[in-house]
Amino acid sequence: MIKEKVDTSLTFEDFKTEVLNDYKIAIISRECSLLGRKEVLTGKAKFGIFGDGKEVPQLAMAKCFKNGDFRSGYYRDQTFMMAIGELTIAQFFAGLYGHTDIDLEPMSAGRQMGGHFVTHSLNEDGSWKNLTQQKNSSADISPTAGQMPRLLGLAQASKIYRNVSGIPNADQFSINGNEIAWGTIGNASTSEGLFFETINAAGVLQVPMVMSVWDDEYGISVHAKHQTTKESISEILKGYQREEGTNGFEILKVKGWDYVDLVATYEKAAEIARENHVPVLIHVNQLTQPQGHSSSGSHERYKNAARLAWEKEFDCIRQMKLWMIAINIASPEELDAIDLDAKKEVFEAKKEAWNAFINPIIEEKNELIAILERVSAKSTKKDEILKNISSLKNIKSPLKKEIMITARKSLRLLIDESDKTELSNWITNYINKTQPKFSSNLFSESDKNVFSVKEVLPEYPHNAIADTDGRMILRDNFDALFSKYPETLIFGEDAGNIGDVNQGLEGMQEKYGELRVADVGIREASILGQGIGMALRGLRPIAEIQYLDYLLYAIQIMSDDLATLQYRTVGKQKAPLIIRTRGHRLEGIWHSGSPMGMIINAIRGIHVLVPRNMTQAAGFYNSLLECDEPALVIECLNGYRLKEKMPLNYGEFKTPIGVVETLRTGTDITLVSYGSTLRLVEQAAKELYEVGIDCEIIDLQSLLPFDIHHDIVKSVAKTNRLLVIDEDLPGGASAFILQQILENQDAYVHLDSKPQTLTAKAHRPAYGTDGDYFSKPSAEDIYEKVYEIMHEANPSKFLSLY
Ligand SMILES: Cc1ncc(C[n+]2csc(CCOP(=O)(O)OP(=O)(O)O)c2C)c(N)n1
Ligand SMILES: [Mg+2]
Repeated sequence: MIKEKVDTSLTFEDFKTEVLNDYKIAIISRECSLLGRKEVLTGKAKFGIFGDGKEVPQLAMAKCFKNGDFRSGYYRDQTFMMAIGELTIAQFFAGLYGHTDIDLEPMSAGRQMGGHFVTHSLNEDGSWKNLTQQKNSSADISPTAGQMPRLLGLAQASKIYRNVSGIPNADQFSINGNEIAWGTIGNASTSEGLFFETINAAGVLQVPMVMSVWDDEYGISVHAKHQTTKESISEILKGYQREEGTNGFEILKVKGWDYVDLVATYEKAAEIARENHVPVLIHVNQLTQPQGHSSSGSHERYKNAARLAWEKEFDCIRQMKLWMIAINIASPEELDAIDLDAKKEVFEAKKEAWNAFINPIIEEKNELIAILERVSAKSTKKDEILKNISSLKNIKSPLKKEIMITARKSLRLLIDESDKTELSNWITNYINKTQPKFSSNLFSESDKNVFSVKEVLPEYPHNAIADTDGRMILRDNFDALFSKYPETLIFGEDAGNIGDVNQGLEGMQEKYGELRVADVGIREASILGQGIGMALRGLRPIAEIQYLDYLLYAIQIMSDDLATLQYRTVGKQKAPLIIRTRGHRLEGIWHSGSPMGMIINAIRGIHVLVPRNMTQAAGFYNSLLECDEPALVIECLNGYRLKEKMPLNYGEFKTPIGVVETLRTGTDITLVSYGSTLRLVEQAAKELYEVGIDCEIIDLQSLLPFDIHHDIVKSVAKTNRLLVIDEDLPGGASAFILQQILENQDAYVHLDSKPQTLTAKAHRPAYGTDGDYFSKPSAEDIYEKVYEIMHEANPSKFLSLY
């Protein structure tokens, strides 16, 4: 009976073997959790968050998870990762210890705390592996529900691959769009807006997503009654249930300790999603947390005796065991033997992982001790150095930090001694060797990073004049790109039918179809996630955020997910997503913002490009599609109707990234700016020239990366004066720009006047033309600020203005 429910093609022996194998994985995973907590309590690991109490449903999910599929989940999924063969016991512990060797700690080489899972999508050189031949997990992040937006894109990619033809190398990423994106989330995290936003979008888009909610009734200490209306996510999502003739979800509910029902439920879910591209939500309830939420704190503080007793009884592994005994899959003795075996295996692998982690550090410690002993023999500070040696020797399980502290403090003692090179060299080498383990891969280190792009200038017909609306240049360039790269697609509010709010995509949907040029709901965070997910599966999405002001809805996911992706996977995953938006100057508080300081500080790991016109913007898109990195491109809102020359080589001309452009040469002062403000700077410079002040104007073009050739300092060396003009608030992006010029480029040595910034007011820009004039830097402000600087330098030549 039960056998039939699980799989009719199996013999009882096969079935038994499979169940026993599952059981063993569950026991191994549980033992990892139990010992993992001990490792934290004894100080060998810093923090632990484990999957105990969630083992059995994850076995069921793993059975239906096929090659090519993707997971986007959270920190409870260790059993699943073990069951699909992507996490060994030793790797589990290596993660807990923070081992920095990617071969031994493949989840993040110690950058993320344990419980944050990932598989490797990229080869050593940054090129794609064949993702259809492996089981895939996108890289976890800690912010609750942060896995949701990208889940949408991972699922949508299947739909694109199934329905869009001509995508190069499609078979590396998909087989006819048959891949499911599997989401997991805790019950409490479904309270987040990102969850609801994504669920709604998946219902609209009809994508192959299977969403599991692991419901243990708690979110740390907070009970479901404070989290979820009616205390049941499946209950309140009932309106999403698909019906005859509607879109929507299939919603299933199953007890988390019922192995048989779980297996059947997951099989059903997979079939619906994989074949029909219908999203499925599985509410897995009655789960437990045997050890509480994490290694910090204990659940006895907030669960009453009845709940704790229920959790003991309905522990999913216990229930699985009882069922196995009841239907004679195994005797209690046989199961005890498996338990014992599994425990031994975990114990041994843990030891192996610890030795692999600590032994190289002990070697480093001994290396340093040997050097210090040699140094001390010749030093006048012998006693103090010996004291340092003895404290270090006393540390049985040293950290790299402790080694460094000892070395660096000892070096200070040798300040006035001649024989310190061995120690100082050792420290330098140690830092050079160790720092990259913590700091590499913020950006792509492949040969397709943004620095690989060679500039290609726009070509113009002879005698071309600036008579074309900027938006038409963008449109015709997008046209060239969509036909050149079939893997490119764009989506955003109003991006489809009307071709975006400024008609930069006019006619594109008609030409390239609704899947490649798409309208989407008003949901910036999941638009962004859609892009991340699709980019993770080899497509080249352009996610459009209608206005820069609304990027804030998406900035969390840009910051936490996209910007950290290459870093947190040590370059093992990439999502070369282009984010297109428009901003800086239009009308009023929520259509004129330019919070560039906030943005560049939130998204290190994503390039930030600020073209002053649409030819440059188009050139950036052309460059970015040749690279493997994510970038934000901010078009000037007031530039779509300004006239530019029409280039001939659409899709081909390329704006270099990280390179500034000198728009005007001059000798008296260097004016640095970007975007819409440049038009005012140019106007002011013209007027200043009439009174004998000759300005040099530099367009930054990209804020990140920043002036990679250090051209600004060359200008300052000539003019000896510097003014940064920016429409962000005081101390916003202008502070970053000054820091780069003064500190990284050492421009201070050339300055004859105080380096200054001219920015918008600290408040949001007020409405209308006057609101703009009195909120943001105007041409007159720029004129007067420059004049003031020149007046101070030469008061007899430049008389006081006021
Ligand atoms: C945005 C955000 N807020 C708060 C936290 C801290 N936090 C981590 S887990 C958690 C509770 C999650 O509970 P649930 O979703 O039910 O998952 P469970 O741990 O119970 O499996 C909280 C509040 C976080 N990681 N991210
Ligand atoms: Mg919970």
